[in-house]
Amino acid sequence: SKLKTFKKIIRKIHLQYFKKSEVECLVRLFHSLVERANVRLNNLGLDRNAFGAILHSIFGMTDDMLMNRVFFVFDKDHDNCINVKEWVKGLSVFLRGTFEEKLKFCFEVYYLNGDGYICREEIFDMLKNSLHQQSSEEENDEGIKELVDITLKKMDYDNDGKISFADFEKAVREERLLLEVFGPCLPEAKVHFLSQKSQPNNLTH
Ligand SMILES: [Ca+2]
Ligand SMILES: [Ca+2]
Repeated sequence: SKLKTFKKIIRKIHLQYFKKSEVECLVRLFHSLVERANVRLNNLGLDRNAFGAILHSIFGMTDDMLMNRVFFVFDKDHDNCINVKEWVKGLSVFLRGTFEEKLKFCFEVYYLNGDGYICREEIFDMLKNSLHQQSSEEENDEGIKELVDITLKKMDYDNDGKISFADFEKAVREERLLLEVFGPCLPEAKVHFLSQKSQPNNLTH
């Protein structure tokens, strides 16, 4: 059934991103990680802790809040477990995603309360979290509130006090750096675990 799953994955989605050998590599990696994680899910997938450990060790992510959010975005069927299909699909955005896919991914990581907007409180929490990771000094809340106002001024084009996907897209198209404005969630290019022999020649990002 592993073979069947694998074939389905190839057929359905990922031929446009990965060579067959690369998907095989990702699927093998998945199964070895699942085994190593020794999770209580009958080896069907990775739970939040196991996935977080992988984001940390393979992708160098250190921010727990963001790693949790990335987990929820990977977990498309919301069963609190990353299966092999979710794994390959999620990694395809990390490793080979188009600009539009990365845009969508980051927005999903950042909003996540389900209403489709990044609201003022979420901006505050994420900026506070991400500034706290970057400096040893404790930012005070007043300073962060000021940053929230500046962010909204720059990104909230329709002035409704929250950032919609349309706001986000417009802002990022004007300034690429805003893609990860609320914290790094796209490890992309730092990752070299795909086999060297199958070096892609169409690596655009
Ligand atoms: Ca799942
Ligand atoms: Ca808005």
